[in-house]
Amino acid sequence: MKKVLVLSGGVGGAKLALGLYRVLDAGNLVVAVNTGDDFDHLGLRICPDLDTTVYTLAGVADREQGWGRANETWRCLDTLADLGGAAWFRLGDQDLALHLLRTQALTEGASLSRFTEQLTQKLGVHAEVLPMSDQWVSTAVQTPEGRLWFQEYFVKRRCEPPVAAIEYSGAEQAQPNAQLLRYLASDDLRAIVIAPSNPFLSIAPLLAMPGLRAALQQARAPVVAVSPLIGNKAVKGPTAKIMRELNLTPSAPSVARYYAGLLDGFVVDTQDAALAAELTDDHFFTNTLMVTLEDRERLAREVLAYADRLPLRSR
Ligand code: FO1
Repeated sequence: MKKVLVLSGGVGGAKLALGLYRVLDAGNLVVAVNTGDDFDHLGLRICPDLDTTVYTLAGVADREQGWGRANETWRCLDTLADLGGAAWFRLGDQDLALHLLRTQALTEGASLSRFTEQLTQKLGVHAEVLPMSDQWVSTAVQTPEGRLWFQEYFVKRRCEPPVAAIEYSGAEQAQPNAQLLRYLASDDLRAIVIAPSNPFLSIAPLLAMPGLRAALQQARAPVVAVSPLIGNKAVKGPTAKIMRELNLTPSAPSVARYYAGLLDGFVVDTQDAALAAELTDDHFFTNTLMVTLEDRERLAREVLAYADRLPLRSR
């Protein structure tokens, strides 16, 4: 059976990835994950979107906040704060174990891909989770306060400073994940799904790697994106706010235009049906809000059925 490749960021993308994971046969899901949010903090390498994806697929994620682990304790962070350490980025006790191990592995020369593969195996995840690259790509945001690295903007400053521009430092030179490029060049993919993650912060770092954008354009499988906006609002996070700040209308058609030249199909929420005339590419309306596990599975089935109806591309 062919595999389904998902391009994803963190919390929002992981919801759809989980739906696909549950409706596909074991081993048929590949998730290529944004690493532009990764950073070094307290001497540890933190990879939030990768960890959110792996924890979600393993069933150990905190359901409420979407990131970190369920039943977490915060003794280390509380002690760190008492001692005057930087506690603005909340690292739980269980989560810290992963950051310690990954930092050690990377320091000893392992690649992020290899470490992530071992992690998924240890957590019993029967899907491939691929960091978009083993090289550094760092998302930074230009604001009136100056240039902020992603987590400074997102967590420390709670996405408050207006965004003038977004940079994907290192993306031009970064080599995309080799296994991801192999999949894109093969006949082994049934569909390529761009998850309803923030297009500018979570998907753009992947597309900013020239090799990955070209490989996507040349792939045979249909590329389908799921709009992250419902009724011109993001379910969670700053997508609509950032679009306004970048002088874009926050709407599904604007997202489709941002992905111009990449999409064969676009999945849009039924609440946005009135915008159909503005959608030039093939599109499909359905309920895209994922609250329950059943929502995730239903949307996953519908996205797959829609992608299966689209023709294979001849390129
Ligand atoms: N998000 C927050 O809003 N506050 C936090 O303190 C925080 C800590 C954190 C720790 C580990 C991890 O894997 C993710 C964490 N996140 C936190 C989420 C993360 O900053 C963002 O959701 C993603 O980078 C955006 O996709």
